[in-house]
Amino acid sequence: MPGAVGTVNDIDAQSTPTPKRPLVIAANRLPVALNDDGEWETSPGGLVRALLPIVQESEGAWVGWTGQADSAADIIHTDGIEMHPVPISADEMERYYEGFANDTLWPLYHDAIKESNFDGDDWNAYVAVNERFAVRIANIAPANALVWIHDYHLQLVPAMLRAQRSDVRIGWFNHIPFPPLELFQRLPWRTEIIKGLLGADVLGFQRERGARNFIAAAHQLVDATEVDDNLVNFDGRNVHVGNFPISIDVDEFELLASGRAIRQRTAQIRTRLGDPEVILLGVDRLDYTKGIGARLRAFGRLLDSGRLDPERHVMVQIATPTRQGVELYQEERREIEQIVGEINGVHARLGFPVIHYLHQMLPLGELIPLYRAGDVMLVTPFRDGMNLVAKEYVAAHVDGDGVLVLSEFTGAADELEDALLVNPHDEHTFDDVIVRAVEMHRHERRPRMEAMRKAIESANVSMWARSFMDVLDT
Ligand code: GDG
Repeated sequence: MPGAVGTVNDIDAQSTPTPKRPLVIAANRLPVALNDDGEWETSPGGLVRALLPIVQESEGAWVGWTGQADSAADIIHTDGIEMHPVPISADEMERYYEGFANDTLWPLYHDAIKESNFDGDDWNAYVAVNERFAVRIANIAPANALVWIHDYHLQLVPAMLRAQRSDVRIGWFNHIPFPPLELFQRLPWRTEIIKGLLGADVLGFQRERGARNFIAAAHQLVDATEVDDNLVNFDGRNVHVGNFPISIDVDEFELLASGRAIRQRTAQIRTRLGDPEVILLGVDRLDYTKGIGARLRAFGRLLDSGRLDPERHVMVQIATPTRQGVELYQEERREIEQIVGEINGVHARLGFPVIHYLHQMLPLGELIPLYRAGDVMLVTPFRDGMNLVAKEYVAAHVDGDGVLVLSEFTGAADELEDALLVNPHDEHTFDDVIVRAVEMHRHERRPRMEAMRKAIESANVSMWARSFMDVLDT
């Protein structure tokens, strides 16, 4: 999109002052968790760390669900800010969250690689929860606040909020892809979603393509007109539609990865794995969009054909538990665990599995040395809004070494051009790319890694947040 509004690369984060208007963040989940003493604590994570200081300095607030069904939690005070819980019942958790958000929108927005479930009762729960969020924001947002709504769970909130509060500026950012019209129009409630989103002042997408897909859908379905690059007119108002590729806290990852304890743990991990020549690594939520099964199958084929050797090449796959109440996720887990069992059954030796598979959420202090130990990182989703794991791997490689194999269907592929790009649907080239990564000489590896490190250092998560805020705060 030429002249895209507010892309991360064209702003200087340091020179952008904190907005004078209070910032209210709304997201499905509040960034808090109960600690062992039964007190709420802020959960870490790059996005939260980037947004918290802006909310604090501007005396804003955060609105979201605690993650617990039927919780009657009152206002939570952590890190000097007010968190406002939106209550969600057990039935709504099933219908709004597991149902409409994760069994209807999630597969549809990821290229419809799984069949969406279109259920009227789930839709009604989605409408009810979105309305509850809008009312809560309308009740607590200070006058003239900036309200930044996150993600596909809350697409109706912009218009619902605008109907109640004309003084606030409303932004929405989509962390996942926005699908092409041909897929989006399958959604029985497509018009309602587009109208809901067009209640915002700024709509942000990870990729230019997502922004273009939205503009095409808005034009086709509700006759919104594109008045300028990134500017759409609907119902007498202009809405900015732009791409804002998200990033990570690069400095934090580099700092953590450089520590002595992490270096020692990295060496220990190598030894534990039997000192193989090459460690191949996958780190994903256990989600069918991430292409974990296809990646494991590729590894298995290469062992079967002898192009990889179980005594020299070992794979580690971390598959973090996620959305375990949704049937498609249970099926995916069964399939992945079957593949791991089959491959280890044929190629492992006693005491030496060829795939080390963990269905666990690791602490960051264990994840970072794993990234560092990974000689070849396999990030091969069928579709992904951005994929932060790819950027974290690059940031963690302070040694300047390592090879990233990256699906061309990720947002990260737009920026990490020096990765080995792959189409995970194409078995033949998938296998060749993995072999190429495993055999790549350091004279090729190091310049590629250096270029990727430069690419991520020029756009960290704070710059991303500021770039969106700059457009919102006008
Ligand atoms: C959505 C979009 C977009 C994973 N396992 C462990 C662990 N993780 C952390 C990673 C990374 C995060 O989870 C995963 O982020 P991704 O970006 O890869 O994927 P989604 O969860 O699908 O995120 C995606 C993102 O939103 C942001 O906009 O990039 O496209 O789908 O940070 O490190 N962290 C720890 N242990 C684990 O075992 N500590």
